[in-house]
Amino acid sequence: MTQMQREELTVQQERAILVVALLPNDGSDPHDPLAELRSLVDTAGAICCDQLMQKLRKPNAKTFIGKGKVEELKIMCDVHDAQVVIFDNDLSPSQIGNIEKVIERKVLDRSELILDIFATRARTHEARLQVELAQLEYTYPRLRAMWDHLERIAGGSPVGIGTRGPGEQQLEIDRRIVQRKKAQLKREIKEVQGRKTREVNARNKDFYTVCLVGYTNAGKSTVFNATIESASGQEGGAYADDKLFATLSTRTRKWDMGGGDAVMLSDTVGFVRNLPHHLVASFKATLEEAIHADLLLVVLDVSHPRAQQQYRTVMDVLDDIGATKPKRLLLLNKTDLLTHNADLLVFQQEHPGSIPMSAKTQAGLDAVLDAVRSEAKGGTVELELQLANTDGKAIHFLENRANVLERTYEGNTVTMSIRIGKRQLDQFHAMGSTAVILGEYDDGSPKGGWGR
Ligand SMILES: Nc1nc2c(ncn2[C@@H]2O[C@H](COP(=O)(O)OP(=O)(O)OP(=O)(O)O)[C@@H](O)[C@H]2O)c(=O)[nH]1
Ligand SMILES: [Mg+2]
Repeated sequence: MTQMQREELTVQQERAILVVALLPNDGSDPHDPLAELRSLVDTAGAICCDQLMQKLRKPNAKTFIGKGKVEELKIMCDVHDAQVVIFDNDLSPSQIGNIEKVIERKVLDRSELILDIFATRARTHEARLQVELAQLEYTYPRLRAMWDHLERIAGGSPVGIGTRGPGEQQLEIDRRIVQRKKAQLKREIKEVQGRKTREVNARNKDFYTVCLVGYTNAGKSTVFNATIESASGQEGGAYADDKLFATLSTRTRKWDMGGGDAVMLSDTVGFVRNLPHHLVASFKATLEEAIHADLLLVVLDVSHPRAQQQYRTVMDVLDDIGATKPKRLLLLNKTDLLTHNADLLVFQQEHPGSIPMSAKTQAGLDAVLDAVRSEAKGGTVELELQLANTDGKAIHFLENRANVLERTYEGNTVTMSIRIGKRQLDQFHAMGSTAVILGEYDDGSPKGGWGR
């Protein structure tokens, strides 16, 4: 294996054999343990030509699967003329090295495959930076460990494919280059993040923010497009596809909910079981919307055989990235694919308030709209207030930031009935103005003192 080959872990168009070691309680699908890896491999553009499974009590320290299985794997590779072997498990660098030595092919583990998918699909500047950093952090130590190993067995002298190392000096230079590159990437990411944080903060001040989150392929982008299109007639413009990780960066649009109410809706990158933790860390920024949103719409593909496990993964990742503040509302999507309602009923019982829907047929979209509207309204109040008609700054603020329901001019004063977000009201109070609040209403019922 040359250094070039291990640096280029991309598997597009390559013929692949899939391998999984089934360990006790590893959470894999008992009916089809390699289903998700097959989708990932397909998304990465490789061709899956065969698969190998082994049940193990614990992994083999040297080769993860048993020695005999590695031999079997080599024969399978020869028979199918495969160029790459992809493991559903995460392997240590030395395990990868040991297997590669026997089968004389490139070996990738699940995390490397996911990183490869992210690398080929990242479109925005920010996503590219984050993927590059994650790759340096995950892949580079593995290259190093493997080279150390190869150096030892080859006695430092480069002798043919599989044993050609860059030499100690080269390694040292490489390491310094990588360190410098990592530092530079981190700086750039910090800059982009700073900008993003300011954007998110500004949006949060002005609008109630809603964020679609969920397992990859659950239908988030389709829900995003359907809601934006039904509200405004304009295309949502989010790319939706039956591939894992179709979306790799966040997209935000104003969602006009009718009656003057609007919220900001964001579509985000999907989650997956055992997401490489470097990637979780770097995508935290991409998921900033989710962390700071007022409401999370958790989209679940309720027709998926692993729906329960996907739900748990999503809850865990949300906790991991610190998205613990926003309220979560569960959308049970793809009900059009259900052949019977038993699974749906289980979810509805376990999660009162969850909404069955289909982004494809648009069934249930109205219920989603109602739920979001009532959540968003929980954050607004109706007020009647009186202020001097010369108080231009305050009037300007209210005209722009509140929904003015009625205005009456009398002498030097103007009386306004408004609906305003609680956050905006705080801002308004902080501004200082001539306004006197005549009445405060919540959901139409008078509350709070008169003549404050
Ligand atoms: N039958 C059916 N298919 C749906 C529904 N919602 C989405 N899909 C399909 O599911 C696939 C994935 O949809 P996306 O909207 O791309 O899913 P996503 O959650 O954004 O996925 P990632 O961006 O990859 O994380 C697409 O082929 C959609 O057409 C639905 O309600 N019913
Ligand atoms: Mg998407």
